Amino acid sequence: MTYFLSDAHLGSRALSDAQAHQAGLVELLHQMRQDAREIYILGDLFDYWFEYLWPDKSKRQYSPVLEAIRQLTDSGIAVHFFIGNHDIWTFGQLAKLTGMTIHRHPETIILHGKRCLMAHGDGLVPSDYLKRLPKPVQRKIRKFKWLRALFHHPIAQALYRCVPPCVGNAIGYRWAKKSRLRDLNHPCGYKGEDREELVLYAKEQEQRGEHYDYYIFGHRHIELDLMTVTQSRVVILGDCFRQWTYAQMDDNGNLQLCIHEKNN
Ligand SMILES: [Mn+2]
Repeated sequence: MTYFLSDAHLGSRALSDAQAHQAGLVELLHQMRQDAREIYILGDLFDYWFEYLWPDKSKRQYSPVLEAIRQLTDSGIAVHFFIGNHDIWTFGQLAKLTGMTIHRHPETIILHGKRCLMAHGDGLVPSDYLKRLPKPVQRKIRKFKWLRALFHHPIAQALYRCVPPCVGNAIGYRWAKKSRLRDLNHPCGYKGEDREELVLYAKEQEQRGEHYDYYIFGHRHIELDLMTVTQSRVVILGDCFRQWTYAQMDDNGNLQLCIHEKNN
C-alpha cells in the first residue's frame, strides 16, 4: 500500500495538547507500517521547523514522530517528504534524523502505473486566474507569493540560520499559531471547481497536454476527490490536524481517502 498524508502541523501553539496530537500521528504511522511500501508526507508536518546553525533543544519535542519515521525507513519503507510552507527550512538535518527523501518542488511520480503530480500546494496559482480576481484578493495572493519568495530565498535563509533558536522559534511559532488560528476561526472551505486554485492548476496542466492520473496535494485542509473532464483526479488530503484524513493507494493504483480513527 502507498500512503499519503499532510498538514499535521505538529507543535502548533494553537493545540491544547501538542503531545497527545503528536501521539495520534505516531499511531497512524505505526498503523501504516503494517502494509506500507511507501509513504508520502505532503508538507506542513511541523507547524514550524527551522534548522539553525546552533543546537536547538526545542527539536526534542518531536522525538516520538522522528523516531517513528526512522523506524519506517529502517524497515525498508520509503518515506518521502515534500516541504510545506511551514517547514521549508530543512537543510539536511531532517533527512539525517529520519531517513526521509526531501522534495522541494512539485514532482511527477509514477505509482502502480499511474502518473501522479504531487506537491504541498502552496503558491500554485495559475497566473491567468490571478488576473481575473478582484483587486483586494490579487493583493492578498501577491503578498503571500512575495513572502513565499522571501522564505525560500537562500540569502534570507542563511541569515536567519544565524539567529539564536530561542529568538527564531519565538517568532516562528507565533507566526504559525496566528495562521493556524485564522484557519480555525475562519475556515475557507472548498471554493468550487472554478475558484479552487489547486483544481485550476490541475486543469491548466491538462490543457497544456500534461496528463496526470492523479494530482495529490495538501495545504488547503479540505478533503477533495474530484474527477476532471480529462479523467484526472484532483485529490486534496484534508489534514492530520483536526480532520485526521489521509489517502491510500493499492497495488492496482486505486486511491481512496480515509479517516484515521484514533485510539486515544
Ligand atoms: Mn500549508
